[in-house]
Amino acid sequence: MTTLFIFPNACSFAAHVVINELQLPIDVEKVQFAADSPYRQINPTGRIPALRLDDQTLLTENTAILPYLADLKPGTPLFAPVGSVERAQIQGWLGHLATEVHVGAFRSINRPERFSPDESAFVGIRSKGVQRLADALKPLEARLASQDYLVGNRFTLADAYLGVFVGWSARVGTLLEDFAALQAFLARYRARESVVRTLAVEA
Ligand SMILES: N[C@@H](CCC(=O)N[C@@H](CS)C(=O)NCC(=O)O)C(=O)O
Repeated sequence: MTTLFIFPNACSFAAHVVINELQLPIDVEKVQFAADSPYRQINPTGRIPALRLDDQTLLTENTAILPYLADLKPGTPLFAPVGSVERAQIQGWLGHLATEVHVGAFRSINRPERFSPDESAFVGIRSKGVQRLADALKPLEARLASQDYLVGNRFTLADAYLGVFVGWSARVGTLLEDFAALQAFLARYRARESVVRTLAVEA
């Protein structure tokens, strides 16, 4: 049996949404992050998401796992044909979200201790993270000002992943007040059946 390893409301949420979108027969298992968690025997980095295939191969990284899941249902509107411009655009947004938004901004906001051992530096690291987040959200806001979804006017892998970070952004002070299109996107995302089901399981 294929298994997706997750932590509730973490970045693994996107893969869980895609599993529900595509109704894939994949087990979803919550893990603990602690250094002595048994999950470390499965994935020594302790990071989620990770997807363990039937033959025990372990896939990591959202940018690999989301396309892999979509390719289990060839022709799904969540992705696009090999060689198409839309496929490259979807992958472009996945890259932007994984690098500029997640690691480039949220890592400083959520894990300042990874950037300095000096606790007095944390406020500055977090505030730089918020600035970087605002910058990284701008191209997403610009795109969604004129269309409901990032690529091709339909819900794709890029939107499944975006929803995670817009949800987190809604908890960063009043940041989202400057991003009306992203606020509207979040309402659409949370109303989606696959997202409602995922939230219910992860809550
Ligand atoms: N680049 C990885 C990042 C994975 C990642 O950092 N996940 C976080 C949760 S959102 C995690 O596992 N945190 C636990 C830790 O850092 O110890 C991806 O996109 O899959």
